[in-house]
Amino acid sequence: MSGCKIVEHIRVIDSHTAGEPTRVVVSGGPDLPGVTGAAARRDVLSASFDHYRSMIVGEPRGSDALVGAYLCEPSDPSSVAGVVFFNNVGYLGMCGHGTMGVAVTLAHMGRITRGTHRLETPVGLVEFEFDGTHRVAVENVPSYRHEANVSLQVEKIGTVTGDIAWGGNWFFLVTEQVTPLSLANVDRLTWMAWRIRRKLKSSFSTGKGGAEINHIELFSPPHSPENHSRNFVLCPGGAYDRSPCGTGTSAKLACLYADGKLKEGEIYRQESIIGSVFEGSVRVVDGQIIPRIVGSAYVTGEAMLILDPDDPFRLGIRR
Ligand code: PYC
Repeated sequence: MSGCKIVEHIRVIDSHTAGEPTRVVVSGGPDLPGVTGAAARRDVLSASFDHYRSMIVGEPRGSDALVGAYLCEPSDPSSVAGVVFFNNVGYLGMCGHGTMGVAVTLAHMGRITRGTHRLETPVGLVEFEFDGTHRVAVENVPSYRHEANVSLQVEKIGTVTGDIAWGGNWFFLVTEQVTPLSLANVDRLTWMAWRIRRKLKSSFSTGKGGAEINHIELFSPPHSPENHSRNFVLCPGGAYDRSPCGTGTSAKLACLYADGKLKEGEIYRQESIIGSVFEGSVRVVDGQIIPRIVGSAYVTGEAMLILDPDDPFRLGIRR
């Protein structure tokens, strides 16, 4: 009886940052009274409300590339909001392109204007500077190299060497340059990166405290002479990042700094697989490397997601 059915609605605002999409949940997400702070929210969401994740970013409403962002009350009063980032298979610690997407979305909603703002993420406070239009500079959580020159024998590929580094998520940054890093080659790059990820897992190579390394980053020389490098980033659910990946670029900056190849304040331009660019630099505070990533984000749509109880796929296609 359609007259009795309760149809839920979730209001979202979509944006993209350097080609990578973000969907900010503005209202209609699960109400979690008494759960304050982004880290606590992420834990409760993943344990008890994970179907919201798949209904918001999963097909048929979303796509594998889409990163979702729940806004919540921050536990830190100096933050404009708390945020929990999620994707097609789970939750992220931080998200650089997503933070830029949240910034332009908050401005679109009239919640912020040009200036410096703080955001509370499950892995710490980040600060962003918004220029009042599209440009956002994110000061990320402290980033570092956890292990250098890890050597793996990857079946059908051979020896692969790389660094394990933290940039708000865990990355394996492959040392050997891979060419061509082009969209025409995405299937092969995905295959390679996935094999490397599987090898890391089977050889018990982890981040700090046994954390899974779920992002793989490949590099080649840039296509544009203005940039320093081009990358391909495989995200946890098998999609590739259309942007240069804010947390991946942070991990790269930390490794470059550790190797003495980047000085404080020096600009490093990271080009993505689609040719979009993030500008990165670091400053060092009390021995900690703080990456700053600058890029542009654009609001692309506002929508009301409809959860019809008659729809067999209202919770998304679960993975
Ligand atoms: O920009 O940090 C990032 C990111 C992580 C996953 C997709 N984008």
